[in-house]
Order: sequence, then C-alpha cells, then structure tokens
Amino acid sequence: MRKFPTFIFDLDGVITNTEKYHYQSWRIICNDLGYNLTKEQNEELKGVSRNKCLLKILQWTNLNISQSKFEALLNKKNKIYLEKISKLNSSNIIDGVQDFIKNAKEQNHSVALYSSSKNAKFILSKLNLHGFFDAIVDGNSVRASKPDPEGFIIASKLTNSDPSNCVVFEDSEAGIIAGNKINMTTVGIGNSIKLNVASKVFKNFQEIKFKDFQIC
Ligand code: B16
Ligand code: MG
Repeated sequence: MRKFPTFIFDLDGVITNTEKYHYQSWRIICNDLGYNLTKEQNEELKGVSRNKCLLKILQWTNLNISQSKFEALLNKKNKIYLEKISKLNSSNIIDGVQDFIKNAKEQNHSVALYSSSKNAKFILSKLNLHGFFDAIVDGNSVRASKPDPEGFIIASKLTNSDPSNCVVFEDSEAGIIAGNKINMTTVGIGNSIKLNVASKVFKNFQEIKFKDFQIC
C-alpha cells in the first residue's frame, strides 16, 4: 500500500465544465416530453448514469414509455450531447485542476479518474489529459454507477490503494455519497448545497492547500 493518499478525480464538473451540456441536452429531451427540467432537479442527475438519469426524469414526469422509446431517447440525448462537446479542447480544462494533478504526481500520489460517463475516454483525449492518470474507470467499467461505490472500489484496486487512503474530488452528491460509503475522504468541488455531505468542500482547486492531503 502507498504512503501518500491516492487522488481520484471525477470528470464532468471537476476537470471540465461539461455538466452544463448534459443539462442542456436533458432539457431538450424533457421539452419533447412536455416537461420543464429545473436546475435543482439537474443537481440530482449529476454523477448519475445516462440510463438512471432517464429513469429519474420519467419518475418526475409520471410518464410510461416503451423500451424502444426509452432507448431512442437515450440515443437522442447522447447525440445532442456529443454535438455540444464536439469542439472541446484543452482550453476547456477547469482552472487549477491540471496544475493540481501535476503537483500530485510529482509528489508521488497515485492519480485516478472515475467518471460515470461512457464518453469519459473520448473527453479525456479531447482535453489531451489521457496520459495523466494511473487508472481510468468510466461508465463502461461498472455495473452500478454513483451513488454505488463500485467504480471507486475498482479505482482503488487498480492503484493498489486502500479505500481509506483515497481522496475523492467530486461535484455531485451521488459521487460524494459513493465515496463516503467506503470510507474514502470526500472533497466537494463547487458551491452546490448538496455537497455538504462531503468531508470538505472547496469552490475550486485554487482554494485547496495541497499539504492538507499529505498527512496519511
Ligand atoms: P454519459 P461524471 C456523469 O459524469 C455526469 O455527471 C452525469 O451528468 C452524466 O449523466 C453521466 O456522467 C453519464 O454520462 O451520458 O456521457 O455516459 O460527473 O461522473 O464524470
Ligand atoms: Mg461530476
């Protein structure tokens, strides 16, 4: 087991600001269903798999749809989303996070990524960050997405780390709950009230004192 804590980063909303595109895409789908998806409801979709997002939306709308319509809506949402992120590049990396990861690596922390997105590897290649991580776990690697901790458990195994010696950086309540379930230190990034379940909350990476996490 390693001396320094392993850092596990979320992608959408932590490394790049793609959450707004997920929200815009779901709003288009909801409009088609005659439903107005609010920002508050969208907080509950953050970190949640595409499939589970649509299930939640259908609960909110009280609509019953066929399996084929369900699949069609998932495909349509992803098509809209991919179009919106088509021009993504390294200028879309959120300020401070790349330096934070570089420092972590220089100081011998293992660095992993766990995103619920099935598009995570595509996004990482667009951001030119693919080579930065010792392990990458995404929506294709897990059976159960956040708030289930499966992806974090896989990331800890791939980096040969004890879960209690891992620090999770997340913008979603679902991700924080997942990390808490297996006793990881959870750090909320952003200003959503939903992040209060985290061990610590910071507005952004520039606010974080790197030495805070070198105590294990
Ligand atoms: P996709 P993260 C999550 O990514 C997003 O927060 C969430 O809004 C999205 O529904 C989910 O990925 C699935 O994404 O449709 O691209 O497979 O925050 O865990 O990096
Ligand atoms: Mg996220």
